[in-house]
Amino acid sequence: MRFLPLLLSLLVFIGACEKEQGPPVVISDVRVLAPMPGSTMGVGYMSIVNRGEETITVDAVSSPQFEKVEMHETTITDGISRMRRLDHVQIQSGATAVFEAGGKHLMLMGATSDTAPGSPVTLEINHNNGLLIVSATMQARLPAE
Ligand SMILES: [Cu+2]
Repeated sequence: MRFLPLLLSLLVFIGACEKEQGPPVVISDVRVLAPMPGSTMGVGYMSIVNRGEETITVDAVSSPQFEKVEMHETTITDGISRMRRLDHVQIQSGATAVFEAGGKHLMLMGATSDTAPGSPVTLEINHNNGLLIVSATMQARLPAE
C-alpha cells in the first residue's frame, strides 16, 4: 500500500482547510540585527499577527543569547527621536503589531554568546495565552540602521 501515506496526508490537508485552523498567533518577518563592533546591544524587528478571536497581550520577550530584551517604541517629538520602553503590547483580534525601524522594536541587551552576523538567535515571545519561540540568524546592521 504505497499510496496510503499520500492519501492520509491529503486527508489531513483537506481537514485543515475545512476548519481554517492554524496557529492563532503568527510571527513573521523576523530580523535580528547583530550588535555593532564594540557593542553588546542588538535590535530585533518582526510582525506579530493575531488571528485569534481574543486580544492578546505580549508582556515579555527574552532570548538565550542576551541578558535582557525590552520592547521599545521610537517616537519623534519636535524633531527629537526618543525611545520609550513598552511594558506590554496589545494586539486585537485580526490585528498585526509591527516592530520596525523607527517604530516599535526589540532592544536586545547584553549579548551572552556569539552574536556576530550569521550566528543563530532565538526569541521567546510571552503573551497572555502562551509562548512563541522563533529562531533567526543574526544579520549585519546596515549603516543607516
Ligand atoms: Cu530601543
